[in-house]
Amino acid sequence: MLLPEGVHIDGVSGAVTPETGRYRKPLSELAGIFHDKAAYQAALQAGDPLVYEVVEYRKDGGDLFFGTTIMHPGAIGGEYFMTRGHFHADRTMGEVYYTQSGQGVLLLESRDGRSEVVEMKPGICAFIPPDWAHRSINTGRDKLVFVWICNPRAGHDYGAILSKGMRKLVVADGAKPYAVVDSPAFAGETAERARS
Ligand code: PAN
Ligand code: ZN
Repeated sequence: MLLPEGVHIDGVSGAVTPETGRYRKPLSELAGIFHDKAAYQAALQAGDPLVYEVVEYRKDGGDLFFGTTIMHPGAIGGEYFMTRGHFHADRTMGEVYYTQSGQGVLLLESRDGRSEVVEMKPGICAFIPPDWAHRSINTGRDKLVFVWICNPRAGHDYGAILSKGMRKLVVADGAKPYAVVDSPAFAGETAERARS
């Protein structure tokens, strides 16, 4: 029988107590996700910074699990540090992201190519509907810490986003905290759609 439990989540550090697992994503494990390949190589040579960490609380047989993602601040070629981004393998399962500290953007993309942005800041609980790809991006100077909650059977499908990226990039933009711009990788398709 599964027993109830209170889990402490530190909203600033992202620590989960007790935790059942974690992983780290240094820049070297994020090949291909940043648009500027030369800037990516230069940043790697300068020291392979930690981009994000994921800490989880999971119980065998549970229909929910949760944890935190701790995103460090930084940018590669003007593009802010981001997660890989994924669809769920089970297309019927969505997710919730509740931001605890920092500032960021949740970039979402539907299967048919519609882009949406949800601001991430303390107090915002983002609803991620089923079958929307989701990527979080730290646009601030501090850590971005958020709690995620989903079904452990949702799974991750990284392939589609890894192969071409998402249709929008989130970049530094002078006076504004960030700008959302079209990804050059989709330039041909956008022009084609405009013509048809
Ligand atoms: C999150 C993400 C986490 C890391 O737990 O997996 O923020 O992002 P990537 O998996 O895209 O690298 C989640 O959305 N789980 O479903
Ligand atoms: Zn997810």
